[in-house]
Amino acid sequence: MKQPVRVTVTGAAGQICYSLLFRIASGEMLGNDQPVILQLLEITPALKVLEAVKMELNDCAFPLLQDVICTDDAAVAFKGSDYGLMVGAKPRGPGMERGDLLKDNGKIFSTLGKIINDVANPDMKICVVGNPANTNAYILMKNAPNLKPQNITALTRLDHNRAIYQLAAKTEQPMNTVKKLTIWGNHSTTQVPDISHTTVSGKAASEMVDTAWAHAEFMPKVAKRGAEVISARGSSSAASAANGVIDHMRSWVLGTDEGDWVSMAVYSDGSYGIEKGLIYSYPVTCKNGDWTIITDLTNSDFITAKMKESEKELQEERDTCSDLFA
Ligand code: NAX
Repeated sequence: MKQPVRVTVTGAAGQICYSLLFRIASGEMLGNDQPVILQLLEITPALKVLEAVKMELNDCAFPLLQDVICTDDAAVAFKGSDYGLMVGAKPRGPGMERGDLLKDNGKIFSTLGKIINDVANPDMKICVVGNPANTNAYILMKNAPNLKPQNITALTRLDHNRAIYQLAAKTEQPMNTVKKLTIWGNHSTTQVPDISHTTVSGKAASEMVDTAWAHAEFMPKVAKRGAEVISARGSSSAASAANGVIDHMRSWVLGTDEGDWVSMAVYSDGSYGIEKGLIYSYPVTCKNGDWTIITDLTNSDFITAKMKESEKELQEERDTCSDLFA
């Protein structure tokens, strides 16, 4: 039996975590031979609900779940942590500007970054989910210099999976035949869902759907899918977001499939002319716990221009929060 690993999850009494925690504990994220200790962080008023989540986790009798720690103290939640799933954030309230949300949630991530820097395992791998996810990851990275910047990532796998579904539905092919799809950029409506290099059942997607559909229907449908779910459900995507986190971490830790890649928002190395150091979504493969950006794709002028727009948005978000990092 492997040694247990410590998985910290923030916002653990919220919607996404109500799906996420049970799947981590069942072994879907890190493998069914990997015992886990869940270290769950919430704000003080949510601790009672968190205790109920713990009761339900225990009542599942998951063989891999070794312990569940519930706390409102981040130093306890991140102590010795190997994996961090940063879900906890404030939702956007009525009349709140995007800039206000950036600042409020940015503060959470600067505070947690400093604590992680002091108490977590320096090899800790982090996936930021709370919005604005890429910029929150950037703020966390700047406040946690003991961690490798490559170990701080943000979630665009939900967008990637949404895009797979749209393309599979359009081409009437099974979901698992869609390969090499990319989400570039920010997890926002400036994201660039790109099927230029995608294959479906072994055929180029570009031969199966026309460019007008890809640009005018597919791209906005994927980029605005979150809003579509909110308007139907009354709250934001939860189970599918949790599924995206499971997929993101599983690919990162256990590796991607041969002949395919996934989308992850990662530390930019300057590939494709994107500013180095931004947390930008790229196509990546993963092996032995490391990700590698696919660097040899040739992009059309249309996709390149969209990628630059998303980069500009990330630069602006970062500049809005510049007081939160040195
Ligand atoms: P909920 O409001 O249900 O849960 C958030 C939880 O975070 C609450 O229980 C709250 O008490 C807790 N929290 C707030 N501040 C905290 C802090 N400082 N420390 C610890 N916990 C704290 O939201 P939920 O639906 O779970 O969504 C969580 C976040 O995911 C939101 O920011 C949401 O916008 C974001 N999303 C990101 C997605 C992505 O693909 N990157 C997609 C889904 C989702 O929209």
